[in-house]
Amino acid sequence: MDQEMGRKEVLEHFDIGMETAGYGNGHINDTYLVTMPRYILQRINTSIFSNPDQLMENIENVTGFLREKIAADGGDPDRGTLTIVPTKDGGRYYRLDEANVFRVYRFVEGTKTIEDSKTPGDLYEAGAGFGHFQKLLADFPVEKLHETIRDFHHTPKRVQALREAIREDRAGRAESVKREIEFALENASWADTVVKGMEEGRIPARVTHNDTKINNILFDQVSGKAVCVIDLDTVMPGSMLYDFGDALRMGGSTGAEDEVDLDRVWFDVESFRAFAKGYLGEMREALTEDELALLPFSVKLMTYECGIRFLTDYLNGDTYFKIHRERHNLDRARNQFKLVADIAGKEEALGGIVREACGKQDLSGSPS
Ligand code: ADP
Ligand code: GN1
Ligand code: MG
Repeated sequence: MDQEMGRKEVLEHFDIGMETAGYGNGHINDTYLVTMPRYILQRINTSIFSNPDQLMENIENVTGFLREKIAADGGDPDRGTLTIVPTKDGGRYYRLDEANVFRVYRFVEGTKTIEDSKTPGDLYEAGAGFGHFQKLLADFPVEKLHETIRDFHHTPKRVQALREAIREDRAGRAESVKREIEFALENASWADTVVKGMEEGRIPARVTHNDTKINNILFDQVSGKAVCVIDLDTVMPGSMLYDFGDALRMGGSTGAEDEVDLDRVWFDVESFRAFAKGYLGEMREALTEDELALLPFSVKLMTYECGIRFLTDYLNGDTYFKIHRERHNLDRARNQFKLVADIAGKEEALGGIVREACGKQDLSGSPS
């Protein structure tokens, strides 16, 4: 079916406007702005999120929980969290056909997303926003959450998937990316640090967002303050290290995630300082010594994990992440690996910043 016709048919099932335009820069879902009044219409990527019932149940439970907390703190729940707009017959989403599942959120007005150029002030706010989100969800009943993507941040399994992609070489590209493969496999030795820590009970499971890109947070257009954490598809039990590291993966880079001029891609220590200050302002008291000690490492780990995911997708013929040009996933992988190498040389300095932010001389965690 013609995509626009399909969207019109979908919109008839919601009590909202009928005009749409493409919106946002996400890699996964198809996002549209519904105008007058404004709503967000999203086609859920069902090849990645195969169970929309469980997915939307998670989001309803999490946003409902946040709504109450925000109201109790005297905040505005309509801005502080997403609001699902039900279909006319009360559903959480509308299924047009097998592959086309749509949901609608209220548009959070007066906000902006930040893609690539961000200031230390933005990063402080992002840290405070993601930290606050985690703090509010600290007593969310974890057992209610469905695992929307199994083993999402199980880095060793991501390495395994890369090894499989190399072996299968479905797109015939392995030979041309030998250097990247070598880098990925050479660094695989520390990939299990967080997973092992969780299995051994040293790192606690918390409710985590799991996709803390800077463009997954809405900032107030006027004050620049973090307003609302969005893209809640992957809220699941996990380690806070996933969220901290993943946010700085993009937030701490001097370049865009797909910048091809690698001389412009570095990890910026001051961005780390700003984000860590914002995040720890909310979460310091809740974190264990092990978690604190692993904060710098988590940035390297999550950047590595994302890099190998991009490389795997390139080897598989670009079946997961949306691409906008040939070799886009390879460009992204190279970019992430450049950052991994740079972060590795700065881990000690980053540790100093964490200690300073916590007012501690020593953190006695056991990083790797
Ligand atoms: P994806 O999973 O594809 O990344 P997102 O849920 O992050 O999809 O949405 C993509 C973009 O759409 C966001 O980065 C943001 O700019 C915008 N967006 C999403 N939901 C809202 C909302 N409720 N209000 C305002 N903007 C939104
Ligand atoms: C995807 O959906 P989006 O664009 O916020 C991906 C993240 C990656 C990110 C890389 C569900 O995030 O895990 O880190 O791209 N989301 C999913 O930019 O796989
Ligand atoms: Mg997103």
